[in-house]
Amino acid sequence: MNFSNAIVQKPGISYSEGITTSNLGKPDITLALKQHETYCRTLEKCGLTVERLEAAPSFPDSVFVEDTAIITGKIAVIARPGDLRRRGEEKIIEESISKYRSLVYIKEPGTVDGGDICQAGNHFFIGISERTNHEGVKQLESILSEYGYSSSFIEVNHTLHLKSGLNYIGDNYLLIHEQFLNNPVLKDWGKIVVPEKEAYAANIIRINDYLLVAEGFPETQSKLKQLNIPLIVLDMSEFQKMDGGLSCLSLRF
Ligand code: CIR
Repeated sequence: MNFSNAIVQKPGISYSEGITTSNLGKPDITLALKQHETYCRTLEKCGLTVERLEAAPSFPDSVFVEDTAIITGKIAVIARPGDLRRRGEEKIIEESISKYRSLVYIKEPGTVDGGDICQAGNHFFIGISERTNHEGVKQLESILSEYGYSSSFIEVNHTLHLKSGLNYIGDNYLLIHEQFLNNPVLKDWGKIVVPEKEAYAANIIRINDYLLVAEGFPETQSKLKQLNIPLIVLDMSEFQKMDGGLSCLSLRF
């Protein structure tokens, strides 16, 4: 996955009022800001130019910018968040993305969260979840095929988004939560499996020569080490509390 740019948005003062199912307690905003800054510097270390958007306190979840768009090499698709509390975040990001790509839009009644879309080379896995509906998938598939990309869809039942449980490592390998192990859509792909007890570790990001992984998941980490891709381990505690992972914090392209 060769990227040169990223867009991020700082967590705002209202961050702890965002949506969560985690039961891990309220996030500490000071620590979240520190972890966010470390994350941004890590993206820079991986070779990306990082555009940092100011916080948007009226949208507590807006730090999770990944959900607002799908940026491919050829086009950017502005998403339509499936949870009404997040509807409008996509408008904030639009201007920044329009500097790099032409924009197309997911339209009503379609809903798509970027966290449900996983690009693996020229193929896109699209999750159907509580946030991304069939109509959204239909629209997205049609846009992607117009630009020469293939896609397949996957039902997401055990996690918030597809990418909470399935991510592309590179070289036709996926890191998957065990819920996806026997999914026929994945039969031709190499798989490294994350056990339920380390479920959060399934969200990783491959950026150029590096693999970014969350701290605290030894079994997954030792499996990934065998790939001989340099790992960068980041403390994600304050984002995990709000159901967010490594991929959610940036748009990479
Ligand atoms: C939400 O529930 O929408 C946020 N609290 C977490 C979003 C995480 N985003 C992602 O997985 N792409």
